[in-house]
Amino acid sequence: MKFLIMNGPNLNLLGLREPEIYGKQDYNALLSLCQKVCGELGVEMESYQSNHEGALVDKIQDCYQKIDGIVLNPAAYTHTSVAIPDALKAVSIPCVEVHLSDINAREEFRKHSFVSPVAIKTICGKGLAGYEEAIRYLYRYLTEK
Ligand code: CA2
Repeated sequence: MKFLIMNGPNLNLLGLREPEIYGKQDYNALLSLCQKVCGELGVEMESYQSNHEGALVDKIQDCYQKIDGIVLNPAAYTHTSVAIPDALKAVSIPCVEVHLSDINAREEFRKHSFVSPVAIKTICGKGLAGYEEAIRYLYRYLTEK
């Protein structure tokens, strides 16, 4: 089984500012945690981060018949992109949407996600632990179905 951990714009800069919203840990810590959890489950992991919507869409398309599940934090594209959920629907790969912060408790424009309707679950406001929960949820979803 193979999972893709996919992150959208600016998440590569995690830990550099706004620690009160996104936490103190950096992007490498995020990847290490995901690698540890996937390793425990015997799941192969790939990661991908991009600041470009089209690159994220291309990567989702590349997952077709190669990746079993996607953990996705679309970052700002959560609130603007139709192409990302369309690509997820097209490849039909189960996706868990993750947000470090609680997008429902912030500015109005963050409350709407275009990705949530195509995700099997949305986890927000749990910081890095949300990624661990997402991986475990995806694993259970794929092994218990
Ligand atoms: O809470 C989340 O995980 C978000 O997806 C993060 C996005 C934001 O646009 C979404 O509304 C919620 C922003 C990621 C910005 O990443 C930063 C990296 C370094 C320093 C500050 C922010």
